[in-house]
Order: sequence, then structure tokens, then C-alpha cells
Amino acid sequence: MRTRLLTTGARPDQRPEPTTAHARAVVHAAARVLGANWTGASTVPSRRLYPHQWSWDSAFVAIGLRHLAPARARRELRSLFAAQWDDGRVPHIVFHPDVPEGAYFPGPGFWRSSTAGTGRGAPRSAETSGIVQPPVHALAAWLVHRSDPAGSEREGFLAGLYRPLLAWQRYLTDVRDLGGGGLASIVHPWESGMDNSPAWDRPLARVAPADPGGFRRADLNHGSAGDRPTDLDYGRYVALAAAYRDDRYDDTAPRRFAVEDPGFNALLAASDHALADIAGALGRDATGHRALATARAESLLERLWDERTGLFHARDLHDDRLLPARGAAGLLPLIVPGLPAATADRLHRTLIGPHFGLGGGCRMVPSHDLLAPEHDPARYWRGPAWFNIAWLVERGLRLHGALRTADDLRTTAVTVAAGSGFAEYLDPRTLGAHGARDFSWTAALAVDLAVAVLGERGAAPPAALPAPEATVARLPPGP
Ligand code: 2M8
Repeated sequence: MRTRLLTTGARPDQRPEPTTAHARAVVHAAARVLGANWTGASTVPSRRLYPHQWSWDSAFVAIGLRHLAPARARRELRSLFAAQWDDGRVPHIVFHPDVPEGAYFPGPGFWRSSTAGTGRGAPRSAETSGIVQPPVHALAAWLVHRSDPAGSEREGFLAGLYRPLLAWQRYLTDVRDLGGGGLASIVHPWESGMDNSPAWDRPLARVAPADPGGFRRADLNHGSAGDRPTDLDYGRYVALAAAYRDDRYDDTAPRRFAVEDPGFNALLAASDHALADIAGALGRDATGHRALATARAESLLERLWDERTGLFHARDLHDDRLLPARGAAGLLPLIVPGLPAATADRLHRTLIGPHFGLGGGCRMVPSHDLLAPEHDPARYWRGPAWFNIAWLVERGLRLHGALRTADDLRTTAVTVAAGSGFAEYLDPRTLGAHGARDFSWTAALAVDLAVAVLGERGAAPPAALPAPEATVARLPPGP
């Protein structure tokens, strides 16, 4: 459903803020999307394009759902961690057993976690992928707990999730520190969550693509080919994933793609802080977590900061050099509480400068450098604006006191989310919608931002808002 943009009058130098009525209408519309995408234990990102449970999507969904149905937000996270591997990894997809194999590629028959992953402790009761996604989960768990502490305590939510979260953090900190500098490495572009970012073009160039006759893309059944990754990139993703699977998901074997991504590691650092908060709430000693958080922020600065560009960059472990591409992932360390004020200020200036244009030509954060020849405002992660990036940047700006930019970004995100039919992503300049509609994290994060607007106005508490519709237990058939 599309919601009409209603705004209050505003000073000429200020973006018009959503009215209380509009913020409420956004929450209502978003609640309908989240109700329709709920499967009974978790939320699919999109009924047709992504009909399973995705790792970082679930964390973002829980962050929005906590205002509408806190018990379901807790269930969302618990159901994801039920598929955690014994080595601590949280798989990037948990496959729904009722969805046909052909509905999504690569599906369970490709990853074969319950056989190829046994050496690493993949669960036997669920089929999953073998790669991971950015660790937003401790932050999400902490926010979910904070929104309903009594319900959380009644369910033993934090107590039950603390060890799994710790095991996940340890996997990334110990097993995945392939560069030895205190940061986690990713071994597949999909692990960044920003799948076909131009930052990966250089390291991907040394990967021979899989034979195109050997697989069939399902994503093109549901979206325009011009919005999705190219066949060549897809062939390389398949080759990398197949090689990891054939190595039985062993992280000690050499990998053709191994990089330290600033977005992934910013979320890891934010999770160090969230784990400290969780440990504190459980009456445990949090000093180890705080020390790790401080060390992680230092490693981020030492290994990924580029003073010349005023941005964090990914480090390619094959030649131990920073990749030159300027991606929105490089802005995400803004969410790290311990980031020095001067670095946060520089990142803010980069964000509103010509490469990202926020507040100038763009009202949402482009996923890639506007001035780069490879910038494409329509194609997936090569330029479009995404709502999870807007949410993270908004949070980081607020954390470091850039309130005016944060307010403007929040206003745009709330209004445009509903106005776009909760699109998966947008052209950062025209705000034209692309990708799937009724996309779960767009809806969930719009709820979170709209609730913040309502809270600042002293408007009706979220509990007074309607809960999402009843459980939808059936998933759609395959294509
Ligand atoms: C996209 O990634 C999947 C692969 O994991 C795909 O393209 O099929 C990305 O946008 C990723 O960040 C997201 O988690 C996933 C589901 O929304 O879709």
C-alpha cells in the first residue's frame, strides 16, 4: 500500500518533518507488510524474490518488529540462531523446508550444509547456506530487549541468546581473522550484504566464473535484469560458493576472495558494544567485551581508514592493500561508539560532499560513489540507496551529534519508504523505486524511524499501534 506524504510546515532551511498522522500511517502500512511476510517463525525478506530466512535481514526485521510485536521480534532472532553451526557461524540463509528447490538459487541442494558442513557442525535438522552476513544480531538483540524488558526477562531472551551471540562473535574474531589484524574477513561478496558493490570488482576479477550452463538464476524471474547483478558476476559468486562448499566450509584452506570489509567490521564493533550491554544486563563482567570493542575500533582505524579520501576502504588480503573504490560500507564505522570525534566529523563531511551528495543531489545515501564511472543508480548495490544503510548512517550521525543531517535523513527515509511501496532500493537522486516491493527490512526500519519521530513528539506509544496481521503460515510455490 502507498501512503500519501503529509508534512508539517517547516523552516525554509529545513526538510519538512512527517506529521504525527503520517508517521502513524507509515507504521500501519509497514505492519501489514511485516504481517504478510511472516512465515510462523520468521520473516522472509520478500515473498517472491527471497522466500527463506536471511541473517542480517532478520536482525533488521527484529529491530522494527520490536515496536509492534516484541515476542515475535524475539522469535525472529531465536529462530535464526536455532540454525547456528557448532563452530559459531550464523548462516546467511536458513532454508524453509516447504519452499521448492527452484524458488531460489542457490538453494539447499547447492549448499548441502547437512552433509558438506558436518565437519564444522552444521545442524542436521535444517538446511542452510555455509557463508555468513554482517553481524547486526547482538545490536538487534539488545534493542529488542530494551523495548520490552519485562517480556524479555520472562522468556529468558537475553540469557538464552548470550552464549550463541558470543559463539558467533568468537567465530568471526578468531576463525575469520584471516589478516591477523583484529578484523574479520569475508570470503564471498554476499557476506558483505552488499553483493555486487564495485569494491569487489577488483578481487572478483581473478575468479573464473562457473559454467553458465551449470545453474539457473531464479532472481531474474522476479526482477528486471537491469536492476540485478550481471550474469558474469553471478557466475563468479557461484564459483566462489562452490569452492568453499567443496572445501567443506573449512576456513583454513586458502580462498580466492578474502577481504576485510569496513561495513562488516563496523557492525562487529557495534556488536562488541552490544554484547557488553547484554553481559551487564545479565549481571556478568563486561570488561572483556569493552576491551574487545576498543581494540576493534583501533584495528578499523589502523587497517581500513584512508586519510586522503576521508573514508574507510576494504582491504584485499591477496596483496594486503586498500581497495580504491568508495562504497557506502566505508561510512558505516559511524555507528561505532568509540570512533574518535575527528574521524566521525570527517566521515560526515564525506557523506555530504560530492562523492555521496547527501543533502545536495541526494536525499538518501547512495551505496556507491556518485562520481565513479562504475556508479549505476539502478543496479543493486552499485549505486542505489538502501534503507538499512540509511538506518545505520542515521544512527551513526545521531550518535556523533550530527543531528541536523540525521533528522533530514530520517524524514526522507520515513516518507519515501511508504511512498515507494516499501521498495527494496531506490535511485538515490530521483528516489524512484527499484527491486522488490513490500520488502521486509524497508518496512521494519521505517517502523523504527517513524516510532522515533512519534516518541520525540510525545505521540501515542507504539503499544497503542495495531500489531501485524495474524500469522501467515503458507509460503508461495516456486516459479
Ligand atoms: C541480497 O542478497 C542475496 C544473496 O544473499 C541475493 O541477491 O540473492 C542482498 O541485498 C543481501 O544483502 C540481502 O540480505 C538479501 C536478502 O534480502 O538479498
